[in-house]
Amino acid sequence: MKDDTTNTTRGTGGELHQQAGDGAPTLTTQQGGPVADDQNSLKAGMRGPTLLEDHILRDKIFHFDHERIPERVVHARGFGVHGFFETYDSLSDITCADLFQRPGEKTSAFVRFSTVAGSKGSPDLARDVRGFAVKLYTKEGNWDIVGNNIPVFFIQDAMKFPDLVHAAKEEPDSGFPQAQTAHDNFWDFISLTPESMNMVMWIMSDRAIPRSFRFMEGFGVHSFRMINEEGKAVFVKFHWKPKLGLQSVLWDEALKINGADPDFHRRDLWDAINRGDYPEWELGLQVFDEEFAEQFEFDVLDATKIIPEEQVPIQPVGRLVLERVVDNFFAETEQVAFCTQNIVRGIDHSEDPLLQGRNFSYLDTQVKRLGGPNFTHIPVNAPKCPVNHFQQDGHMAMHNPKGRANYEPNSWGEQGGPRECPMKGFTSYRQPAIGDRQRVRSETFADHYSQARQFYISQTPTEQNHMAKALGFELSKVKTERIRERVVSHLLNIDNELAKNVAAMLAIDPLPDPAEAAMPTRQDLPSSDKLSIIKNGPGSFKGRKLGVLMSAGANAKLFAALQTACKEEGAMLEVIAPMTGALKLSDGNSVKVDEKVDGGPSVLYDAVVLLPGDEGSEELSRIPAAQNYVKDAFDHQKFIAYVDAAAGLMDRAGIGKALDEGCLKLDTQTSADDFITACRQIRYWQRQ
Ligand code: HDD
Repeated sequence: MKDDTTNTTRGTGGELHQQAGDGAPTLTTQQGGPVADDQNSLKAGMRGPTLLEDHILRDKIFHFDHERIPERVVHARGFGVHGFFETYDSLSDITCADLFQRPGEKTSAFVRFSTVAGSKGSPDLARDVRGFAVKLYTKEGNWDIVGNNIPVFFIQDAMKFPDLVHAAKEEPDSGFPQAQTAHDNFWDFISLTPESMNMVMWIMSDRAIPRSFRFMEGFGVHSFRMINEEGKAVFVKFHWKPKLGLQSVLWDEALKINGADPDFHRRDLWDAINRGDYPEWELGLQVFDEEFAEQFEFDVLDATKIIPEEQVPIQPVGRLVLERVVDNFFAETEQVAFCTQNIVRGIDHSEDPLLQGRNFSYLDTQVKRLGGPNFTHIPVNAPKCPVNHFQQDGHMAMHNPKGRANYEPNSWGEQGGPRECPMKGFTSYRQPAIGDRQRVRSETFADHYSQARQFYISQTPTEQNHMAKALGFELSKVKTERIRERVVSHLLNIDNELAKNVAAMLAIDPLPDPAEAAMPTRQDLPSSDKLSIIKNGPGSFKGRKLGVLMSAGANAKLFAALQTACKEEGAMLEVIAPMTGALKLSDGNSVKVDEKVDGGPSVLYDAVVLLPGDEGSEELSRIPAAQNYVKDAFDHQKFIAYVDAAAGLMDRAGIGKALDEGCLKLDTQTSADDFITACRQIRYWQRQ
């Protein structure tokens, strides 16, 4: 800023404000009129009242007053980014969808990740399902796959969706709790809705507290159809598999991350894309036919069931790369409008009653949120292919059709506007649909416990333990005893040990009777390894973050070796120290500090190094935040590397005598490379 009064105006405190003239554009009103003074309203006299005629003040305040739009009724908290989808090979044998015809074809994409229950400002690490909504701007229109990071859902019929959401969100009288299901209403509804039991197992697992959006799977959930040029259809389920593998945090970490960095997930994605480390997923298809559907143990139209990968393997058909952050959060992330009914030629819905209800719901919500039927004119929602129709007018119409014809049929020849195209247009699959009109639930939807058990027995003991603790935590917040007991009565239909563990945590004695089941016999399904996160570890530390806690005089050679090892692995490294600014190393050089120790707790890192220098180690060891850093890293079963100078700190943190094989001393025997190799296991689960 120039300290030159000819190029500035004075604010109330006499401070100087920059004016146009040195390259900045001129500030204007919404009508484009240049503004001379953006600091003061128009007054009658020096100390007089503000005048009604102040159109500049009115212009500014009016717009501000209207800045908010209703947040999404669910999935309010989200984060969107741009990318592309690339098709591997032509899928023309099963679908005529344009984006799957040509190998290497790239289709622009916008993806919004979200939590479900919390409001827009809620923390990222709530125990919750994550939304995984993908908009593909194909050459034949927009296709939205509005999925989640969990492949099943709570309910089977859209009729129950408002009840589910009401029960999950804050209670209507008190207005809390925010962004959590640990309350009476949720568990009351769940315990009266046995169809939710498979989903309950998933949300009580580590899937509901992912480490990052980059490390989670996505699922289309429902069975859809793919149709080829001959009109032949197959069923298909959509899976997004993260190239970086799956990873979750521990519940205690989630609680602490929510305090330390409530934007942990959005920041992670923002930072990754901005440093060019583009997250990638493979789109996988489970393709099956009517014959398989007929003999499968469950109804493929039931969204509370998966089809295990062991029964129908997943075929990778393309990759999704996220490579560009938004220019503006509101314009893109907030205004993006996903609708399950946005499908393209070659893709079709199934008769899943949940999907059918969703197809009805999303348009309404977008009109409510975005204020009118023209939300497809907003750039993030606009197709990137020609759009020609006779729909017109309405609020905020940006481009009405040109010309005389705004109806069809018409006899205006070439000036008559667009025409239908039976050969290329969307055609629904000719699935026969005959039957009496009736409000029913098919008997084929009745088995609520078999897959819940399958999920549970597919987990490692560590994961099973996390699930039991999650149930114990959630239900400990439920005040009404009969609700807690009712949940345990369902758990008894899933796994006795699990039910007993949870009952013990809640001091429920004696155990209640098992819940009455709509289908009394539970099927004994085999365990499915693909359902466990730990059994499918990434075997790499790529994309993860190392937190190096340092003090003045830290070993420069070791630090450089850690930097190199991280770089080679594709991991990040951050320096945490007692002070911000720069830190002097043993060789006299300085390194930039990323976080002051109380702003960079170890929950923000995947593994930690304790690298104090001789000079600063005593002072560091006395800082409570440094002690917590060490204690938490240890309790959260992280890999820890340390040097001799960290002995005092480790003693004060209470771990000095508890060191195990997950704690590696950096010396001539163990190099920085060895440590990063160990970190590829992500956690030292053996530490209890
Ligand atoms: Fe939904 C948003 C995913 C069932 C009604 N849903 C929404 C979003 C995702 C999902 C990811 C956020 C999209 C975004 O980022 O803007 N919803 C699902 C999945 C479901 C599901 C995977 C079950 C398989 N949803 C579902 C049902 C209904 C809705 C049964 C209603 C009958 N969902 C909505 C909605 C939302 C929404 C009210 C709120 C905001 C929005 O649509 O744009 O229409």
